[in-house]
Parts: sequence; structure tokens; C-alpha cells
Amino acid sequence: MGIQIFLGLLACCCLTFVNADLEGYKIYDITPCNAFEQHILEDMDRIKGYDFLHRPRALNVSSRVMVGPKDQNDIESTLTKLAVNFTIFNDDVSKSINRERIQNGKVRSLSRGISFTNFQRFDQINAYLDELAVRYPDRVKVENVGKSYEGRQLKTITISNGDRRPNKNVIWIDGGIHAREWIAPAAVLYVIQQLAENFQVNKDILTRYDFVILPVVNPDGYEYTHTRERMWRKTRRPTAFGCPGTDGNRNFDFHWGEVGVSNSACDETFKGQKAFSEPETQIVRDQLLKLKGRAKFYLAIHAFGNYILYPWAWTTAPSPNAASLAEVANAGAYAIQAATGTRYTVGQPSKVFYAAAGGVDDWAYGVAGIPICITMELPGAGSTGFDPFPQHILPIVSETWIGIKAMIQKVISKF
Ligand code: 0X9
Ligand code: ZN
Repeated sequence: MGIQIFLGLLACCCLTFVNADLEGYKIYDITPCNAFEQHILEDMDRIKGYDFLHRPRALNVSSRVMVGPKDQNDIESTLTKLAVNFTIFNDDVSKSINRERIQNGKVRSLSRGISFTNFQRFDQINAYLDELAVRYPDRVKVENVGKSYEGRQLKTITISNGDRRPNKNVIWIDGGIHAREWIAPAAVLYVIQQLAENFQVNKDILTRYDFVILPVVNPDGYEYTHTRERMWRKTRRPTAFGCPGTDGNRNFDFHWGEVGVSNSACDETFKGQKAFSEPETQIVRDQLLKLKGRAKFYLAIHAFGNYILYPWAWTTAPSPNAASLAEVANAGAYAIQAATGTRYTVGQPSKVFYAAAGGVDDWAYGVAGIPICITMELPGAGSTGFDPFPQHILPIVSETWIGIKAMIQKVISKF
């Protein structure tokens, strides 16, 4: 009993330490009803640098912002004075995150396979990839493709039907470029599990295409969200400006820095000191260039907001094969809606979400020449949007797989 109390106290101390930075933080949902109100939100984003968990996009669509104790009076009085619609979505972020951490830690990890009843740590994810390579040596290959800034090994898993055709078409899938979006690596792991372990069911897809999959693009950030700061988004490399970290999805060299980015290293959407300043974005770049000509479908998994997005993000002008992109994206959205009723919005980020340059999707399309490039924003859940409860993980990732499969079928019908 004594030891249990001691361990309990120890856990509490560690947990308080973990989220010390979010002590007293609140989350507000704000819905702009006219252009003036939208402008106010954009100012909060750009000028005040508040952490938007879900950025302002369109009129009458709610956005979500997390605000520390010292700014809460300011935001509440400004919104009240100007009669902008808002609700407090979470009035004690650190408490709910600590609760989530306890819940996530309760589930013991399996000695074999992968579980979708909790979120996995980076080492467990890599161990699962290695395990699959041992279990299915003819169909699965794991490669060390480079190290993160803090020295973590990024691994791709290539899944095929074992035919070893050198010029076979390829589908690339990645997740976790944004550290706090834990459901993204989970969804990518589910895809890996289905393709590798449920091979008989997915044989037809693998006859036509090989898959190259990188489940966690930004492992330093991912681990940091597990051990220190749950809401961290960026990489972890220090910058010359004091604040560490770059937004990986603003760091690719295509119209880099032109729109929807921050030049300030302390902001969540910092574009980086130069394009490809981050080892993690360099790794994705190099792997995609290696697949040039073979890769037909690039898919990035993010959270949250239920969007299936395709280039261009940097401009509202349509991309050269916008019709094909829309066809693939719509196939995914229709399949999900038919299966579970969950609705996704489909379109160019610059039109249905917000414009932002330097994203991997635009780069993969515009530079690596991959004809179908899609970013999927999975549904939000839990007390911040980024933390589905254990019982929600499997429903979200299995529903996502239905959409991904429908998009794959559409790609196969085209290339
Ligand atoms: O802003 C992003 O990077 C993505 N949204 S998130 O809320 N997960 O941060 C959207 C990416 C869409 N594509 C580009 N902006 N290139
Ligand atoms: Zn993201």
C-alpha cells in the first residue's frame, strides 16, 4: 500500500512537471460571423501569436485557440466587447491532459503486434516496423532513412506483394509531421497493419502498387509531446532566435515563405531559417525524390477538422490536374460518409481551409512530380481536439482506412 501511494505521488509530480507550461491554459471556440470578426481572429493568429489548434478559416466556421492565463482577460473582454460568438471549450487544459496521460499510460503495450487502445511511443512504433520485417521477410522491408535532429532513427517500411518489380508504381504515406497530432501516426500504423498483416484481403492493391510509409516524420516533437509539452507542434531543432522548432509543413522549398507562415521562430507556423532547414524535411524530400516517376500518390495524415485537401495550398489558382485530384479526394470522402456517416470537406486548402506555402503536399506535387497529392485532416476528439479517448482511436483509424482504400482504388484506376 505504502509503495502504491509513493508511486502515485511520484506519478502526480511527474505529470505536473510534464504540463507545467499549460498550467491555467484555456481553450476557446470562436465563430466569426462577418468579415470584421474574421479579421479579429486573423490578428490574434498573426499579430498576437496565439496558439490556434484549429485556425480561422471561413465565416460561420468555428476555430479553436488555446490561451495562457495572462492573455485570457484580454481575449474574453475583446470578444465580449465586440460581440463575437465564443465558448470556453476547455477551462483547464493541463488537468485534462494529465487525465489523458494517466489513461494512455494505463494500457500495457503488447509484446507483439500493435495496439489501437492507446497511443504508442516512438520506440514502440519502430519496434513494430522491425517486427513486421522479420515476420514477413518476402513482403516487408524496413530501411533506416536518416536521423532526426535529436538522433532518432527515421524508418520507412516498404510493403509489397513480394514480386520485387523495380519500376512498380508506389504510394507514399506519412504522418506525424506535426507532433501533437497523435491520431496521425496511429492511422498510418493501422494502414501498415492492414497491408502487412491482412495481406490476403488487400492483395489486389499490393499487386498493383508498392507502399512506402513513414509513420512519424517528426519523432523529436512527437516524443516531446509525450514527455514534456502535449501541445507542441514543431520540430525540436534550436533556432538562432531563442525559440526552438520549425513547422515541418512550412519548410519545403516550393513558394517557401510566401503565404500562411510565420517568420518568427516563437510561432507555431515558423517557416524555418531556410527551406529544408530541418533534417526531418530533408529526409522526406530525399525519399520522395528517390521515388520520382514511380510515386503516383502522396498522402499526408494530419489532425484535425475532417478535410481532404489537395494542391495548391499556396495559391487559390487551380493546379494543372485539379479535376483528378478532386476525383480521388471525393472518392475518399464519399466512402467514409457511406460507411460511418462522418463528413469531410474536400478542396484546395487555400479555398476551404487557409492558404499556406512550404507544405510537403505542394512540394510533392510541384517538384517531385507526384500526380496525386493529398493531405487528410482526421476528425478531432477529446478535450483539445488532439486527444481522442482510447475507445475512439480504433473507430477513427479504421474509418480513415476506408477512405484511404477508396482513394487508392481511384488512383489505381488512373495510373
Ligand atoms: O496547416 C497545416 O500544415 C495543415 N493543417 S494542421 O491543422 N494539421 O496544421 C494543413 C496542410 C494543408 N496543406 C498545406 N498547407 N500545404
Ligand atoms: Zn498538421
